[in-house]
Amino acid sequence: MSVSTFGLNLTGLLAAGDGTIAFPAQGSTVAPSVDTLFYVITGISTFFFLLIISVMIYFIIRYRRRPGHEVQPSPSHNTALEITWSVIPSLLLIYIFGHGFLTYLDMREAPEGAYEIQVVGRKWSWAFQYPNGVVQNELHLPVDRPVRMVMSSEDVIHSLYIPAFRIKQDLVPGRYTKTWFHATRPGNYRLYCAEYCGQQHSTMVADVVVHEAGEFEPWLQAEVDRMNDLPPAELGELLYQRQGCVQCHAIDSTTAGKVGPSFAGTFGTQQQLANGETVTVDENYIRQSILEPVSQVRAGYQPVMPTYQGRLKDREINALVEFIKSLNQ
Ligand code: HEC
Ligand SMILES: [Cu+2]
Repeated sequence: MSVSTFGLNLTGLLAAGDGTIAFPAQGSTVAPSVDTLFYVITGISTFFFLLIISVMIYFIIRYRRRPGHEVQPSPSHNTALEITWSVIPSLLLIYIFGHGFLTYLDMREAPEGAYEIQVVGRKWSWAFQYPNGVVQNELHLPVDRPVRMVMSSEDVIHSLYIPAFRIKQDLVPGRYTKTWFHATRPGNYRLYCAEYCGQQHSTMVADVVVHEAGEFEPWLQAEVDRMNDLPPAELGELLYQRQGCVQCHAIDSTTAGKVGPSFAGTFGTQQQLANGETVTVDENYIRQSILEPVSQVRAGYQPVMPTYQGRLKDREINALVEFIKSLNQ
């Protein structure tokens, strides 16, 4: 869409690559409206800035004190001028409010029948869950269909931000927040966490894939089939990636930069807990660590692991156990 403000085609003027200097390419139905408002406000601000500064400079020169020009009493007021400078800015403000408010209302409430995706944010990854149970770290979307996101956080406040869709919404622990959008162009986009959420906040990014018409459903079906067919250890590896364990646990001997212990070669070993007890890393210990992480904190580590109670099915916990076991070979 091209935006015309005061006769200037600003979108064209600022065009940089696929988007503009100010914005990435428009990927959703609300994007044109958001951009228009931004350009209109920037245009109005620039216009009045230039107007006021030029008049000021002109007056400084024109009315400077010099011989032969004595101080004059100023006329008390000028009704026509005062009405003009009150009415015009008021109309502009009403327009800005109206445009912003209507767009905001549009962005708040998803239309009936929107496709629903559950989003979980946690330090420091995203999990997108589809109605059929598939969980992914990438956000896959159908084109030309409204999508509602029901979002929650497992630890601190995160914020889901997709610049191309012009949406940003906080995820707050202990409650659900919602946002929605309607993707208009197939392609790849980026999703960021826009709320500083700790050490690896800057890695809390995800890819967004908007599928071509008719390609989303087959993709989703293929994903279910794939997850159902995997042998346990491989499913475990997939879950390790997708459930965010990868952010905190290494699977080789290095633990550099990770806040949790490495899984490599731990199965069957004895470990010291923060409360002084010693435990054997077996199936029960791993299961317990996943469901109630704070009940058995490893000595030397912070109790920062979120619980996966209610998030993982038994089959998935078993798969993770098998995966950790397989790292011993
Ligand atoms: C936010 C970081 C974080 C995430 C995400 C995370 N963990 Fe942890 N995990 C930790 C920390 C820190 C510890 C050590 C402290 C403790 O025992 O609670 C730990 C401990 C463990 C232990 C005990 C390991 C041992 O050697 O004692 C297991 C098993 C485990 N996590 C499994 C998982 C699995 C499986 C996932 C994904 C489903 C996961 N964790 C996700 C941070 C994390
Ligand atoms: Cu975050």
